[in-house]
Amino acid sequence: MIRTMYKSGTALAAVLLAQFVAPAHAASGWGELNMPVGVTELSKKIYGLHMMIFWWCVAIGVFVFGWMIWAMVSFRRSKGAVANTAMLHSTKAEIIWTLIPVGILVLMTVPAARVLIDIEDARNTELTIKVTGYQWKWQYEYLGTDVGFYSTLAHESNAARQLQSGIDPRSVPNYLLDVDNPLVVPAGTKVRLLLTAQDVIHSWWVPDFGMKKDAIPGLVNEMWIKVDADKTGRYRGQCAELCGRDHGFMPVVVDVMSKEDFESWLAARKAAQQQAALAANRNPSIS
Ligand SMILES: [Cu+2]
Repeated sequence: MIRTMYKSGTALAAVLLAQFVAPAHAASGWGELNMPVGVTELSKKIYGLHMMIFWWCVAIGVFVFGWMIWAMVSFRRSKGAVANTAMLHSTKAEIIWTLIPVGILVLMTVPAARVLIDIEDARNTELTIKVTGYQWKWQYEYLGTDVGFYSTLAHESNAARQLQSGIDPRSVPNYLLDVDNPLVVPAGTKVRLLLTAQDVIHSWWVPDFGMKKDAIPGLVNEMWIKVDADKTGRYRGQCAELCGRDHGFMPVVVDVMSKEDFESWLAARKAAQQQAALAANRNPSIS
């Protein structure tokens, strides 16, 4: 009986572990328990560090609990074990069990510091976008160009979320995760984001990019992303700082395009904004 339990327990643990380390693109099931590998240079480094420390912890856990369980089973009273009441203190043991964990922690800081230094290294970026958080929307400005726009919750989601709207949220695709104007960035390019806010603290977060950073009024925070050249597509995130009543209604949507597509998108956007400005000048009543 115990043997079967032990066997099925081991099998269960093996299944759980296998699921836990399954690739993040397995979009359902236990694979979701782990953090996503992501699509940027940094997200992969962060994931690698996370998995490395995870396996170190597994090894430490197996060693400590294995030793503990072995000692409990081997030296149980029914087997005639007698407590050693003479040993009240051992300086040697204390030195050993202090030095080993300290050594492990020091070893862990080396790879962790390397990743941290990479995260902070926003040199040689090719494009800078200023991101401003508002209650409750985002503003994106492509510095050095005239392109800038607000990104607010998509109309369909906004209509469905109203009290007694009569709209079933399940009928809205990407409910509360869609915006009217997504941020557009080129793939394979080191893009710097300058984050700030106009009212309260917000936090810009796209899990697939591996980065989350606070947008704080009166302060400019910096982060950088470099999406793999072959990972074009749409990525989603949310404001990750409780920022008031509609905190849950200011999602982040990023369209990652190839460099060529991005250039033509930027040119089209520029032309459209210039035209809008001209039209507004011609007819000042439109604003
Ligand atoms: Cu917010």
